[in-house]
Amino acid sequence: MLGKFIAIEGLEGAGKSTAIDIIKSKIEAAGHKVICTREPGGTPMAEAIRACVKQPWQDEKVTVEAELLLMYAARAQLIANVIKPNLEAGTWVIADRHDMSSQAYQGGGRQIPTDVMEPLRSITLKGFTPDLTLYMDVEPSVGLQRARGRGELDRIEIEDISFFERTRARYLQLCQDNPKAKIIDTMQDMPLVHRDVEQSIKDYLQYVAQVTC
Ligand code: T5A
Repeated sequence: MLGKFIAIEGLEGAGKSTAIDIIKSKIEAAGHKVICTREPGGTPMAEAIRACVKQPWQDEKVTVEAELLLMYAARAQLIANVIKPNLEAGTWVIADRHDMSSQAYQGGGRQIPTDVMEPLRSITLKGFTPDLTLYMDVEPSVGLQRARGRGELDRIEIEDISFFERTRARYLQLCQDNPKAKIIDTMQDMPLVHRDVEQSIKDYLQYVAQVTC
């Protein structure tokens, strides 16, 4: 692919939105065209799935299987219609969440076994993975408090704290196993978080410049 695919991951209130703004401006300053995506979402059909996934369904229980399948259906639409065509055209793509979210929330939080998830990952991704993942790490209680300050919580955000603790633990484990993932400590003061995000993207831009010359 000509463009690069950068995924930003983390629990609610981890500060992904601000990190994305910083990363986008740095990549543009380096002369690359950039688009941003969000998951679930990013195409008309995937946005409809997002609304479906986030809303409370009153008396109808949303099964973990339905939630899992919807996440991958949305991702399949986004990869085929937006992410891959842009990367092939040389545009860089910054993703607000990608597959690591499903592995952490559905695999870790919802405790869906890896052997159930792997076939879905394989069908949807076909080996496609981010060139760089920045995981914005936050303690669940702190992140949820920040998210609450932003407004009403959605269907997933009202889960028990233990759900987010399992999700965070899986994120940290996935990052440990992935040499293309970096952890940013967002429990620090904002200026320090921003400094670490800037440094990570600066290092990555330098690496890309080196390997392409
Ligand atoms: N999901 C998603 C799955 O379960 N499986 C999947 O496969 C996928 C793709 C998506 C939901 O779907 C789930 C995960 C989610 O529950 P969403 O609305 O996109 O829903 O949820 P989030 O991505 O979590 O959105 P948030 O807005 O909550 O998170 P952000 O973007 O990380 O938070 P941000 O940047 O808006 O910050 C929130 C507030 O905190 C402050 C900010 O100023 C802001 O007010 N803040 C800080 N304050 C102090 N110190 C810091 N270091 C701060 N950083 C941020």
